[in-house]
Amino acid sequence: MDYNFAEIEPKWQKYWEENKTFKTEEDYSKPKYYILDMFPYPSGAGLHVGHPEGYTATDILSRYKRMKGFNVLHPMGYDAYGLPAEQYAMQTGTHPAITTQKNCDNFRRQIKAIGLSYDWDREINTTDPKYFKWTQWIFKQLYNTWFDDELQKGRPISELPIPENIKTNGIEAVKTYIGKKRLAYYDNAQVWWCDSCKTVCANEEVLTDGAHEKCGNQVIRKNLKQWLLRIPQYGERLLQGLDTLDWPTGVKDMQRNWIGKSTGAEVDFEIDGLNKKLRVYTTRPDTLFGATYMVIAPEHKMLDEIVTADKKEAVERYINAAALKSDLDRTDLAKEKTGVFTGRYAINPVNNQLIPIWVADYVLTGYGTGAIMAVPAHDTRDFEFAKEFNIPVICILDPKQAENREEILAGNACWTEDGEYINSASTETGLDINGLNKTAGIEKTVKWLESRNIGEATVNFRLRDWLFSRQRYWGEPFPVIHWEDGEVTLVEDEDLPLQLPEMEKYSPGDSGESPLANAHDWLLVTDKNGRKGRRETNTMPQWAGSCWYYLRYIDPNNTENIFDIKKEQYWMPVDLYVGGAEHAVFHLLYSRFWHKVLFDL
Ligand code: ANZ
Repeated sequence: MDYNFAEIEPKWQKYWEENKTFKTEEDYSKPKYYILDMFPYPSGAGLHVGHPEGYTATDILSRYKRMKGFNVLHPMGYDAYGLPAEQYAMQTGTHPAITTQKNCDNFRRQIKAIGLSYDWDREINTTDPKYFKWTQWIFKQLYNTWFDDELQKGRPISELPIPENIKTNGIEAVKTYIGKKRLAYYDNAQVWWCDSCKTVCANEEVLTDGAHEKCGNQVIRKNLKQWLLRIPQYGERLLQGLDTLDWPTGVKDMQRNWIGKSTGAEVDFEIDGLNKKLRVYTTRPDTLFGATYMVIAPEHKMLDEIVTADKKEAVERYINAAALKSDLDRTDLAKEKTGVFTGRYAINPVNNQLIPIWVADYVLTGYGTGAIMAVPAHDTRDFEFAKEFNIPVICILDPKQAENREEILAGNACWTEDGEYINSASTETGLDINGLNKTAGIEKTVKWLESRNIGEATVNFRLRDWLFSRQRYWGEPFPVIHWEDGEVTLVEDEDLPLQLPEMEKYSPGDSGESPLANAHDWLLVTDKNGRKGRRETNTMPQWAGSCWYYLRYIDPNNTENIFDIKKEQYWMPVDLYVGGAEHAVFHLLYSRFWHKVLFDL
């Protein structure tokens, strides 16, 4: 049968447009169906074939559900912050908003030409001030929320109980304490830095040999003040919530792995001759008797104090070399282990023996306490390291069934499975776990540590604090002012949205600050008492706007509130969400996190 596309399609597309055929009804008596697509980044190249692939599937279902009498919410929008528009602005001086607008118009034209049945009255755009006003507002909520571990719930910071001993130390101590509890905080964070481009690079912009993708210069690790979000505090909730989610198993598994719950203990080791303690995180406190050395990460805060004078130079050289490697590089099992002795010893609390403290990059700074006790007989990484540097290997688990039992007992092979404890008693300290198995050994050791106040059971998540700022122009400005006296305040709700300044040049500021550092009229503020302040020059990462957009579609033109709660209760949850699996652990985890915080509040 002939089908005259050129005639039929435009005719009906025009009809749909004029009659708003696919407009979502505001009739809340009908059953609802919310069908969401992952909204696109409006690139200059227009739609790619992957877009209509998913959008067609959801469109078929939307039309079907409408015909079945459902009230269908099927919206479209743009995740429109991003680097290309900014780079184009740097080259041509065209404001990113203009480039973005042009690209969005093109995307809309293309999507309409396919004939997809979206309700265009609900279109949203993350770069629209009417939209990002609420992204900024959510940031304010995150800043003003703390996570109550006991209730497993986010609560307003005004409800945070302040311990007496903090109160007695004065107002500054209280402020610091509160700052440590906020879900959003400002702190030094390690980032990749290109000294030739004077900019921070995302992980994806760093090639495997450590060169900056754009200029070929070697990038280094640098500490810069950044905004971070304490997503690990929601680790347990994010993990447990997966059980009841109707999502593909693969996606849920990816989130589980990414969250990476680990149960173990933190243990304090006295540092010989320093009158200080080094705290380690271990999943195997039962192997304390087999700890023959310790390792601290090259970035560990105590390293400076720990290193003895004669080792300073070697350690410094090592730290600089480690700064050039990525975490992946450092933890790659196949790679040769490297490290340097710090010259200092720690005292093993279970038998009072002195064990050397090494610095080595296979221990990462952002996980656990950034320091470990090493048990080469029962941990593969530690075993390799001990062999490399001739450190004793003491077997403390008898692998009764193992074929190479003799070798393991002699410390010539590593055994990572269960067994029966040997060499695990001390008359000096009174701890004895000989003869027990792993579960019983862990339990007894943790009790012993806790009763002596030298350790405690803890849970760790592999999930890290989320680095939530970029040194870019084309992102949501943080509603934050840094005052000359060190105070940090948030922009009042009635002054939101805080818009980006118009600029003539979009190149980065000195020392790698975002271009916003050059927008002096925008940047510098004075309060009514003459106190001077500077606006935050970082902007939010591209993930921010997509964390909550599904909530805005529900009530996209609400100027008073982020959305009407009655509408939210009718439309949520999203019934079907279709998009790429590459978003399994970023977008889908970040938005679950924000959603839980908003829900708690
Ligand atoms: C002693 C020990 C003995 C360990 C043993 C394991 C086996 P997961 O399961 O991933 O949580 N570790 C702790 N902090 C680290 C860090 N910042 N960087 C690198 N490694 C770190 O792993 C926890 C285990 O990884 C911890 O338990 C610690 O080594 C190491 F037979 O302590 B274990």
